[in-house]
Amino acid sequence: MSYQRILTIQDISCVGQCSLTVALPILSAAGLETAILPSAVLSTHTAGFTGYTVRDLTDDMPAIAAHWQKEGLRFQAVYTGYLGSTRQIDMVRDIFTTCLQPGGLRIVDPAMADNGKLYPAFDAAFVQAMKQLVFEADITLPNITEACYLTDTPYRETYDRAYIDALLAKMAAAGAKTVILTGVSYRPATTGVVVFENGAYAYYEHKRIEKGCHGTGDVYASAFVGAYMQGKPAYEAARIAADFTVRCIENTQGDPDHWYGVKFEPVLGELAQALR
Ligand code: PXL
Repeated sequence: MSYQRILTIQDISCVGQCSLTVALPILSAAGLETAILPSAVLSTHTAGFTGYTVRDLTDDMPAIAAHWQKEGLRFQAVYTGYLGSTRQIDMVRDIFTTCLQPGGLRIVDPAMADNGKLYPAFDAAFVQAMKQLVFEADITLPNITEACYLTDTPYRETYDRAYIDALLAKMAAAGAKTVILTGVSYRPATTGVVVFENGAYAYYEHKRIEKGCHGTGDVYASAFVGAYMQGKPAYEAARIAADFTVRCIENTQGDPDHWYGVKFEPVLGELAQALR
């Protein structure tokens, strides 16, 4: 495995197994030196807990990035997840310019929506700002809901290949380069991920586990970034990340107390193994 330094920008939800508490261990298990820029600190994530605290760190971000610049620190990739505000998205776009080494990769998970709805913290202005970030990225990993928001497409619970093709065509027309579209299910027993690169469609189908766990998007995106940065081609990285995510969900099933996240930790060794 090669040794590379990447930066991930997303929130710290102190409890809830999502965003940085998932990305950091997964990227480390993938053998990457992972620098972090926390976008906010929340007591928990916002999907299911109530009364959570939020400390927005937007105002700290420019000084942190300026310090790195002064130290000459540059990253081979910047991977963004859940971001707290439209202003923060603009700062991230600056960080792409100032903190990436020449030819470095911009990887954007537009973590803002699922199941046809935006997460509670977001509005139409946030979606507009996210469009700019996504369409200047090298790789983006939306789920179907997010792709719909990014392309102003009405969300549909049931769909066919033609609907997905049209969604991907709109993403490409808006400027998306490589799109990893997650949660694409054409048959009840399976789901999968579409890798869309240079107009070519490739689908990795795998078993669908009924229990939808919160945080699987973050597990998936982090595992994908780990595999991709270790030199796996996009389709192979998408497959490794999907298999890992399925194993994480299997490991979480059957525990009613664990509704808030994915028990990914006992399976981390399998990811490291897959990347050897
Ligand atoms: O998993 C995405 C995510 C990350 N961070 C926070 C969230 C969510 C999803 O709801 O609330 C704070």
